[in-house]
Amino acid sequence: GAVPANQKSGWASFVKSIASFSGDLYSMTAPPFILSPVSLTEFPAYWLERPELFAAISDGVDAEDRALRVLKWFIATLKGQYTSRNEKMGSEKKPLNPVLGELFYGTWPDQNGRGLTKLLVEQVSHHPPITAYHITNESRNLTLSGHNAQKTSFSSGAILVKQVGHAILTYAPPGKDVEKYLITLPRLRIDGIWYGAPYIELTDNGYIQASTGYLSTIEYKGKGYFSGKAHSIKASFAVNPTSPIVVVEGQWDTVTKVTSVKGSKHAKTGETFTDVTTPKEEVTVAPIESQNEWETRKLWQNVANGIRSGDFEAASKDKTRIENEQRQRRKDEQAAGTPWQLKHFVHLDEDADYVSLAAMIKDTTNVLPTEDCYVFKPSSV
Ligand code: CLR
Repeated sequence: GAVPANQKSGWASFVKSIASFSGDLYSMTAPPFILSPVSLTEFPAYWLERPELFAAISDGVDAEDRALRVLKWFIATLKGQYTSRNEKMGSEKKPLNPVLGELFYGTWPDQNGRGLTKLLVEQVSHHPPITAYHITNESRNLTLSGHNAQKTSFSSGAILVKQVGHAILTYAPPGKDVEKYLITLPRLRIDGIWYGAPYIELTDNGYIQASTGYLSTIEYKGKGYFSGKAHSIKASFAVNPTSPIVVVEGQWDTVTKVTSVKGSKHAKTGETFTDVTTPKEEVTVAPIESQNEWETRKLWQNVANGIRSGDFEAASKDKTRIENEQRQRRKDEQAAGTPWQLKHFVHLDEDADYVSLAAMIKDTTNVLPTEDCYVFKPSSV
């Protein structure tokens, strides 16, 4: 099996504890073999691992073309988001639980005219864990802003993850109309828990609603459903509220194809829509020596090194130090009556873009896409 012999009982009690109170997975102690040295603040980088597809949104010749390019870029991010830990580390792992105020900065260089893309991530809440991010490609007039939180439960051996949060993509060419796209996030089902070899399948529906009226309805299915293959996807692209003008089907971790076109000049039946079998491009991050104490890789340096080298004692020692420091900080703040100040984001009660785009989805599908209680907008970038 995947569980090392000396960690079998630790794994069994970890699994029992998730099954029994379906609580906060982050705060639960898990055996070393399942720990990842990567903090959740690094995850928003998955959005840009194909920078040329993101930049290409602005090459769209009309609103329909751009909305299709948004769908294409989005589908191409799924492999990195949901299978890359299995590829790199052999299974899904438990990421490091970011501390309040943790920061992650990165870039993808300007190449072949695609423009420089910048990423900014901040952990904006610890209980519950919420990560906010802001991605900009100025020369392409594109930004992607969003936040991630999760609600987890346990059902017949699987961890079910409901993503709370969304992303909003903005295309704002100077002197022209601004276009916005609301992107809702899939639900996850984590299987393989008993064997200690967790992996993700995506389930249910997701949406990308454009302010220009185009709506992509994305169905996620696993093995044994309409194609019998893992990681299946079917995206129906429509103008509210008529039937789809383009349908895309296939596997989000390999290839999808256009399977039907009814009245679109931007897609051809049979053509490849996404192909993610080619290499992706990881984010560029400043060397640890030049990072400050709040930056992810500096903050977790010793813990990550311990996990990577198998020195779990060193890892857990430094993790305890970080957690104690945080606890003390919260106490001091409470005593002084000065709560923690976020650096790059502000908390809002309501996001007008989200509200209006979510209402468009509701009008068409009768589904209110996400139940979203947190809104974070960049304050200074
Ligand atoms: C975070 C937002 C990203 C997509 C993404 C991918 C993997 C998810 C992660 C999100 C949230 C945390 C997560 C993880 C897979 C496993 C992990 C649900 C949604 C949980 C907390 C760890 C469970 C522990 C078992 C693996 C033992 O855009």
